[in-house]
Amino acid sequence: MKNVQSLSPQTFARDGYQVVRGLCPQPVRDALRGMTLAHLEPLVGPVEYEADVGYPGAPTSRDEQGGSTPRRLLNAYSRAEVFREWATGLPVGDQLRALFDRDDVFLSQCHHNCVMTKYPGYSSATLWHQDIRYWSFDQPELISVWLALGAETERNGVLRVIPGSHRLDIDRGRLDSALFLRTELQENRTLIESSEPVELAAGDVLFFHCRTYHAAGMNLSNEIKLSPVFTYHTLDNRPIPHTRSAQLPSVELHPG
Ligand SMILES: O=C(O)CCC(=O)C(=O)O
Repeated sequence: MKNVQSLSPQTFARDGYQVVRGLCPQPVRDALRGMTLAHLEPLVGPVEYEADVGYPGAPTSRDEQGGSTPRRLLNAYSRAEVFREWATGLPVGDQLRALFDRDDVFLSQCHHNCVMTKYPGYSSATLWHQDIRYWSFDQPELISVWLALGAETERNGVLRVIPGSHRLDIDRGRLDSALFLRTELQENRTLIESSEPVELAAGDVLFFHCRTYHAAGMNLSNEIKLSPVFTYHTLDNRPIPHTRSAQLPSVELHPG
């Protein structure tokens, strides 16, 4: 069994991401995986389909072959106790309290709060972006927690990150209409060359800042890649009223 490491707030502040190896024990992983598969077959909504996102490689409509491929099982928190326990339990909560250096940590039900379901065959690539681009909070200071239920490698669409990019101010002109980095610009290409893959084994957990630029490839393996992802903020960083970020109440994590 791998040793669980603790996060270093200093490294996280510098890089905008960090991985804790083996944070999710096998019985919890098995339960999360079993519940996810039970919600995929038969499919339990709400679901985002690959055809909805329009990303490179996605089927262009739900009527086309592969058009019913799910990309995300949404509202994971309200789906089952096993998701709630993982998302608000001590393994994740303790790491977040250390990173935020505060005890009042809340889970947002409005962002991520999903299981990423990258299927072989019809999955799409995600271009370079910051998650905060469509989120509305007092400050751009949220942390997402990405759990690998199986190995995540170059072959099955590993997430790549640009270390330190959460500290950059990128001019609007370097982003396209959907706020992805414009890859035709040399300045952006140089930045992307500094990216790193975040290879994960089952049970490893990636913590990443909402301003960290990241991207992911298609799943070219023969197996589905399943990754529950939840996002957190502190009490002094509230969603702006009447925005999508305020549509559902945040959930407080309780220190043990
Ligand atoms: O697995 C992927 O394609 C990446 C998804 C992602 O970056 C996101 O939803 O923000």
